[in-house]
Amino acid sequence: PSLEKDFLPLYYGWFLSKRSSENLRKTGQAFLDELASIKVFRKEAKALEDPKAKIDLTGYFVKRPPGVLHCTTKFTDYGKAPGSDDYAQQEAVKSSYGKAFFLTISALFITPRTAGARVELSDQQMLLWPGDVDVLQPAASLPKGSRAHITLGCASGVEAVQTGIDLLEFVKLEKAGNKGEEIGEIGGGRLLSYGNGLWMLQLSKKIEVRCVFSGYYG
Ligand code: ACK
Repeated sequence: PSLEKDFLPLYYGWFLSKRSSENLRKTGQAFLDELASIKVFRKEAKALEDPKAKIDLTGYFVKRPPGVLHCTTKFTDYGKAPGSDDYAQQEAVKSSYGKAFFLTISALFITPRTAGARVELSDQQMLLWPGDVDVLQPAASLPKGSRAHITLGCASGVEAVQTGIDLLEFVKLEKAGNKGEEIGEIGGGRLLSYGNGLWMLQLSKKIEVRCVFSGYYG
């Protein structure tokens, strides 16, 4: 038996291939550019921000993930986060480590804080999803996998952890029967407005991205 204790990563997740990552960044970029040109969006954004400001969403979501994009499963914080050891010891986690996957992206979204892609997990991928992360404080438990996302960008001063919380906010609204106001068809899908600066593009054609399940040590 080894005397060394396992050293856990900062987080576990699916890491996109370089090519899928570049393509998804481009798709996200095109969405931001198109959104910035839409009348209803401009009207609302200006109401929330400076009325004279030119809308530059790329400049707004300045904090972009370095390197390849990823979908976090469990944030283990080098073993300090609650539930880290349990997660790391799961059979599915151990046997999937280093394995290839295709993740499905069903929507893109933005809020005043973050921009992200919504990930739809398969049953097999759901085995790698922790049981304790689909919770929106205070005390709203949402269906397993609700939080699955890929952060594309954050506004200045906003941490990446916010993207998953923002996605849970959309899911909570959906669960409460709010299907969003349909603004219309734009490039790639149906644009929905949920109010308070929450916008979602439901992709007419879902995007498949190639990934490897692994840990990030920083
Ligand atoms: O964009 P993300 O999913 O949000 O990926 C990054 C990654 O870990 C490295 O920071 C996510 N993250 C950070 N803190 C937490 C947390 N407390 N709970 C869940 N995910 C987190 C962040």
